[in-house]
Amino acid sequence: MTDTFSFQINATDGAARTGAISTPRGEIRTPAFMPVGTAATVKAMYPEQVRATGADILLGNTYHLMLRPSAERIAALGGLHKFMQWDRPILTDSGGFQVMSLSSLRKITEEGVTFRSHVDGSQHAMSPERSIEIQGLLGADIQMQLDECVGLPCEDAEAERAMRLSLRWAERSKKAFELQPKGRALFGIVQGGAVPRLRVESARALADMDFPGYSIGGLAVGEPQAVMMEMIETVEPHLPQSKPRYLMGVGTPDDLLEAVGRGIDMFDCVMPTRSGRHGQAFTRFGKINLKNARHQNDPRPLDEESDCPALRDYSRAYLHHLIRCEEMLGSMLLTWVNLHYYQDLMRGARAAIAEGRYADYKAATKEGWARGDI
Ligand code: PRF
Repeated sequence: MTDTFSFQINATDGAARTGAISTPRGEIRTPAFMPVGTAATVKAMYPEQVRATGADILLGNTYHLMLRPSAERIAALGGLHKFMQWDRPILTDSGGFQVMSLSSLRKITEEGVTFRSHVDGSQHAMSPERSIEIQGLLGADIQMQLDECVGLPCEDAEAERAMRLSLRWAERSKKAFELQPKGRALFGIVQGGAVPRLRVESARALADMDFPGYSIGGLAVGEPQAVMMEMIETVEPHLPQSKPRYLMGVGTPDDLLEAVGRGIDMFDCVMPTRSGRHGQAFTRFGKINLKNARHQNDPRPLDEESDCPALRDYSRAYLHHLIRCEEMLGSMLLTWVNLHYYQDLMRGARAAIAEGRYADYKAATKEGWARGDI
């Protein structure tokens, strides 16, 4: 165990890298997928079960936790790790993105953002300094600067304004972060819409500020996958090779494979957890929607060869029944299936990069999805 934050690359294959982030709370093997634990829980999963799928780190949300139960209450109870019974690393998002997507009466100024809670309508303000203070009270190991993410498509001038504001907020976040204990890390966030010139400027300015890691924000917000990949390729050469890169809020298994091949080290997304609760399973045979009536008499498990009980032991007919009845066990089993799959995908990517066969791994994985299972 180490008392500092560091990143080591063990092997590369083209632009893809595999390695590990070391933190005082343990190691994060990269490429890494971080399950989303918005409200101090990965919905429908026990923490030890999330760990058993292979997760090294979880994501938590400043916005939700500041509203309920509040950062001060979690701090008084010993911090987020203790509160939710997860003693490994936690990354928190800064809140700006969630404010824009969930709250009402939002107003952005140079100072920060004011908004009304989606829970009870109460009025709140968040500055870059307050976001960092909250993430510190939670005890997050990896913290995010406050930023402004614009949806796509978007006018260039609007993307430029939000990108420049985010750069000024990066400076203020960095200053506020200096008050925190050693061993934690603050990441800067690249913005700039779908405009290559703005993306390059954002990446370079953040690299000059010398963060221990870099996030790429403002993607998976309405643009086609090709545009997202073009933006990653645009930004990648301008980020320090020796620091981790985190693609925020992405994505589908296909997005992950494509982004790993372009040099991304970390991901988070609600897709495996949220879509699991809605009956969608991600497997090596592709996506399977258990709500579909074609499963109602099917005695086969999702994958009889899997070592995951959720895939191996329960029939498709039973999963179909649970989801149709909105039974809690349906959400639990399909969340388990999906987190298991996302971690499997990353495990396979790490091994393939280490052995210099990432292109083959990517192609073989996609073939499996295309072939299906019937
Ligand atoms: N900024 C922050 N969090 C985010 C995003 C962003 O741009 C995204 C965009 N996909 C997801 N989560 N702070």
